[in-house]
Amino acid sequence: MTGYKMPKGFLWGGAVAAHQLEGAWNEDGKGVSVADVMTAGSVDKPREITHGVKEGKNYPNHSAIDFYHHYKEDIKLMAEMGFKCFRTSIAWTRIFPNGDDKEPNEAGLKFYDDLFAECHKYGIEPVITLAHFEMPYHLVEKYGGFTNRKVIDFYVRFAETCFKRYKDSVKYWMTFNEIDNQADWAGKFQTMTNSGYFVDEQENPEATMFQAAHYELVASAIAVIKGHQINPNFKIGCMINFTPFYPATSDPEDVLLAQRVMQFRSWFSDVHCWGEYPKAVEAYIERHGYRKDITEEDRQVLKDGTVDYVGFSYYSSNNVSADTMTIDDDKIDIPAVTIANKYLKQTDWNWTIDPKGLRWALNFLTDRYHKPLFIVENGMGAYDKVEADGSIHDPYRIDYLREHIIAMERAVEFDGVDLMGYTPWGCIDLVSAGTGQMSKRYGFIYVDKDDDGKGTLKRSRKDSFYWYKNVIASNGEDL
Ligand code: P53
Repeated sequence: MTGYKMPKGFLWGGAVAAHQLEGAWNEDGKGVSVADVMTAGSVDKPREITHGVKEGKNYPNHSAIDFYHHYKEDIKLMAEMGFKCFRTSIAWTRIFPNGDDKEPNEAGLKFYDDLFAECHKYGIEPVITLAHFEMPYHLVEKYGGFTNRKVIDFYVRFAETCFKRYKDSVKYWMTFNEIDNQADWAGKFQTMTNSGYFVDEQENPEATMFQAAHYELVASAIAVIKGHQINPNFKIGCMINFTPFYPATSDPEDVLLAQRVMQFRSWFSDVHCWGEYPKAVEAYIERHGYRKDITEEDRQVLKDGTVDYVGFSYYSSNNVSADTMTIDDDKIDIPAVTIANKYLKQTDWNWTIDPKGLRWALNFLTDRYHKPLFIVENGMGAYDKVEADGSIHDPYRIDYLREHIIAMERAVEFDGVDLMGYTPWGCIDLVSAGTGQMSKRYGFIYVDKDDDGKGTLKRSRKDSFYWYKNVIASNGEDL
């Protein structure tokens, strides 16, 4: 017992995203999404992003864990753990298969009616991300994704359709998942999943990113404005991948560089929360002549469409060193300055484990935004072993989550952080976004499927299932 409890009404639950678990990629009128053109990779082999679906390639999201046909069984298991909420996304291509369709696909809308009804049956509140790495691939091919201002309208049509349809069944929304990933503007995966373009086809990838992200922020703000008109009780948040970047030493060059990196990861949520660009980023964009298209109307929309809360994922922290690049180089290349932190251990996928960083994150975001926070992802990918009797012992997962929950409880108890809820990532095993593997597991619920797509899809409870059930039942006291 820690002696701490979370506030009454705290939203304990778990998080997933449509493309990583639903499968049924071409059923009931669903179109091809950017996740459907990504092959399986591994810890040292990046996923290939193909121009359309190609014969003979392994696309793990196509069938995933077939939640589309198993959702009743899966929601029942989440209810057994005592979930108060369940975070998932609405696959954009189930609703608008091509993205530019005039009318939505009724079968897709109906699926989410049924899913949300199933959640409410158990008193589970859906928490919904609108765009979680799931842009219709047609928008990539025909319009260049968010490099094109027109795509704002397609996104808004999708958002508005969902807000209207689910206005009485969903209260908590997020507009774009981990919009700040594209701060790594040279990343193939980051730019495709966030903005829907092939980075190696861009003349100046950094400039492209600033323009595309601007259009997304405008699209998000319009969605927030419209959402509040449709139902004033909606809580609409942003969603960022929050990673503290520490200075590698107390050398002021490292300290300045770490500050710079934090500015260039935080500006996405700054615009979401403040309705304006922060000074250092605005100055950088101006100096380099990036993001040429920003109108007075855009600036007003950003002001009017600020978010109600800050949703964020927290997995790890990073460390930056000015050995190879200082702020006077006037370049933003975050991967190039990131080095290992000798004080911290890493997972099998080289993600640094830093529970104290979560307390730092909660304080940083509270100081910066003065808004309620929601930890909508946290967890550690790990290999699991099924014992002869079918049990799965995962003390490493329990240890990771326990330490992070302690950090979270201290931030709430001692630092006054206003926290809405906690939804660990991949509460049921699913396809990894970064690698496309099934074997990188996060779940409390095990799913029998391997990296080659073989398995019975049978669900079973890991040790962590029973542990998390107790955590929720004790409102965070029994860890
Ligand atoms: P996987 C990179 C860094 C931090 C979070 O990631 C990230 C990524 C993208 O890989 O994504 C979020 O599956 C994302 C989820 C994703 C989860 O973290 O690569 O919102 O879709 O599955 C974990 O281990």
